[in-house]
This record gives sequence, C-alpha cells and structure tokens, in this order.
Amino acid sequence: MRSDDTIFATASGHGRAAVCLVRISGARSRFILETIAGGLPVPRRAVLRLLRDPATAEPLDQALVLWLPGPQSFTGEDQAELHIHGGLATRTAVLRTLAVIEGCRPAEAGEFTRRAFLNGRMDLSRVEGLADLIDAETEAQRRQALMHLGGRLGDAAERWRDEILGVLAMLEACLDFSDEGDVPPDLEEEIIGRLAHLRDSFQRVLADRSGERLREGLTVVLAGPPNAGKSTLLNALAKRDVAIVSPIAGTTRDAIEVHCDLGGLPVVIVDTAGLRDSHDPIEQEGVARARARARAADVVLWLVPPEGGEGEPPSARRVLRVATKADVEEAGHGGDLSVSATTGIGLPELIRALEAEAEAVLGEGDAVLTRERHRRALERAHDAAARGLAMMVAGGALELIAEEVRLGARAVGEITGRVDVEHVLDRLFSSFCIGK
Ligand SMILES: Nc1nc2c(ncn2[C@@H]2O[C@H](COP(=O)(O)OP(=O)(O)OP(=O)(O)O)[C@@H](O)[C@H]2O)c(=O)[nH]1
Ligand SMILES: [Mg+2]
Repeated sequence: MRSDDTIFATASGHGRAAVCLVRISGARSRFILETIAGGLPVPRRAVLRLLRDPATAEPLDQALVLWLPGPQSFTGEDQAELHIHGGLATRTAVLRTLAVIEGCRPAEAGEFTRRAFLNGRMDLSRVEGLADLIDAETEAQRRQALMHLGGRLGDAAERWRDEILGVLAMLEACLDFSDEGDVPPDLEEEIIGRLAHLRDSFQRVLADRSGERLREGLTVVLAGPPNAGKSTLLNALAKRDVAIVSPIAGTTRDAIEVHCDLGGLPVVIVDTAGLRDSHDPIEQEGVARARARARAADVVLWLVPPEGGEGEPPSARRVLRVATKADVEEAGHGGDLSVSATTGIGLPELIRALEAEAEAVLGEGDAVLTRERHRRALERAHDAAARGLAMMVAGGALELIAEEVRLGARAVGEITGRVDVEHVLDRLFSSFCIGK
C-alpha cells in the first residue's frame, strides 16, 4: 500500500441510507472534483453538483460536494467529500468510478486517521479518544471519549513533558558549568521541588482507575444458590429473554453476559451457575466459573430465594444481598433489597442501587487515563521521577539523574505517540473500520 496514493471510503455505515458520505484524501482529490464533480468548488463550502463518470459522461448522482484543501483538513492532505445518495447502486457506481482513477484506491481500515496522526493533525491519545467515541455506547463513555478527543490526556502529557524537559535542562546546565558536578544549592532545591511535584502529579493521576473502568463497564455478577432466580433477574434487567429459566436446580452452567446502560453508565451483568456441591463434572465447572467471575466482579448480587439456600456469598469487592421472589408468601427474609423479577417489585430500587454503585466506581467520565497503555507509560514516568528524586536527595551523580529524567520524558512521550509507538498504531488503526 503506497502512502502517497489518494484514498477513498464511505465514512457512514453500511446498508441503505438517505445519504452516504464518501471521503477522499490525497493529491488526486482536486482532479477528482474537477473531472467527476464538474469543477473545484470554493474551499470548505458545500455545493450541489451532478456527478458524472468521466469516461462516459454518464450521470451518477446529484451530490453535495466539498473541497477541503490541506493542510487545514482532517488528514492534513487535500481532501474532498461527496455526500451522495445512500442507495446501494449509487454507492457502487460512485466508488467504482473513483477506483479506476489513476493513483486512487479504497482506503484501508483506519487509514484516514493514520494519515491524520502521521501528518501531526492528531496525537495518539486523541486518536484513541476518537476510536472510543465511535465505540461509545453510553452517555458517560461518550463524554469521556469526547474529552480525550479534545486533548484531555494529550495536553496533560505535553505539559508533563515540558516540565520534565525543564528539569533536564537544569541538570544539563549543572553538568556543563560545574567542574566537580557540584550543584548550586538553590538550583538543587529547585530540581528536587520539581521532581517531587512531577512524581506527586503522576501518583494522583495513577490513583484514579475510573477511566479504564468506564471503557469496560461495571461488572455485576448475579450469584446465589440454584433456583434463586438469577437467570430470571438477568432477563428482567436486560428486558429480553437471554438466559434459560427453569424450576430445575442447576439450569445455568456457562456465565452469560449482558451489556446494559444504567443511568448513562455501562454495566455488564453476568448470570452464573447456582453455587452448590455437585457430582456432575459440567456443573462443577460451572460453579468454579461462577466463583471466579464473582471474585473479579465490582459488585456481586447475592440472591437468596424465600426457601433460603446453602452457603455464603463468595468473597468479592462488594456484595449486595438481594431477597428474591418477593411476590410469594414466604418471601422477605433479610437482605439489602427485596425483588420479584417476575412481577417487577423492587426492580426500580435495585436498578437505582446499581446506578449508585456504577457512579461510585466509574466516576464522572473525567478521568485522565483510559487505557492500560496510558497507565503503563505513566507508571514508568512516575518511577523514573521517583528514582531521580531519591538520587538527587542522596547527592547522586548528575549524569545518572539526568538519565532517569530522560527515561521519564520518553515514557510520557509514548502517551502522545511522540516515541516508540509503531506497535500500538497497527492495532489501534485496524479498530477503525467504518464503511468497510
Ligand atoms: N414467583 C416467582 N418465581 C420466580 C421468580 N424468579 C424466578 N422464579 C422461578 O424460580 C425458578 C428458578 O428460576 P431461575 O431464574 O432459573 O433460577 P436460577 O437462579 O437461574 O437457577 P440456576 O440456573 O439453576 O442456578 C423458575 O421456576 C422461575 O420461574 C420470582 O420473582 N417470583
Ligand atoms: Mg440460571
């Protein structure tokens, strides 16, 4: 694939639609507008044009056309947009016409964004924000992704990098101007203060895990003895028939996951096998999986039916006891909440309780870090700052301290994609596949 090819792709989704957006990027964009759209429009102004196949002069469609000359475009290259009608035949005809133009080819997944990154139009953290925005399923995810697209992390990383390079400049000045490697006391104090400030800032940001959690969702595991009504509750919360319900104890074996939107927050609800001792090897495996899911959960709903049941909730971060089948006469022994999945009694209260849990764990969508990649890089920056600081306080060799500070700058640079990110790029860009 040549990077100087002109690329094109539909940017809107699959299937029949009123309008389909065809984006074009690269040096041939101008030529395409001149030949297919009957001339170059005024930059960044939408105009209605009749598109024609240049080979046959056959009309293809009536379209809204935009000319977006670089470098002020999304990719930084010359770009064109054709807002054509979204019928399959129209789309096929326009794309086929573009494909035969010399130097033009369909874009690879994520290629527009890759060019935007390579041309310095977006840093890596913003690209990740864009990917998350396209994937956002709930309000809070949308808010978080939009902030990252706007540079919440990227701008912070640039600031940290500037601060680190400031410290490095001071260290290098000391190295240049002092014969014995002595540091003037006031400068020494300044460097110590700045390194401590950086280390503490990194520590504060690292302490907040809500951003990563918000991308994945809060995990709520339904656990309890067989026949407690776990699968019935899952179906009620999901508002559809996901799991098999039956009066036979030991119905559920595999863990079943459903993604829900609770008050704008993403929640993954997991139905599991009823916990009991069993001789059936398949049920034993189900029980082992249920325990493992409960251990890893943010919240376990421990469901207890009116007839009670053996055992205690598995150890988990947070357990809410829920008395089930509140509609039957014997119901109602203890528990934080009491519900009937079949009549809906207590369900609004249960949903409110889960929303509160989700809010507490997932935060407001204003976290700085949203990916494991960010966390690993910032941990390295933190450790380098902490080591540099300790060496500085202990009067260590300036060359070695400067080396630590350089490591810190490098780690922070990875967040925005200034350094060492080829391996991240391929995976990330392949996650964009709009209009393919
Ligand atoms: N009256 C009443 N019956 C319920 C309620 N919830 C579940 N049941 C019944 O209880 C029985 C067991 O329900 P399930 O949802 O399959 O129970 P489970 O906990 O998933 O059971 P296992 O998968 O075997 O562990 C079924 O006959 C349900 O119809 C409820 O709120 N009220
Ligand atoms: Mg079940």
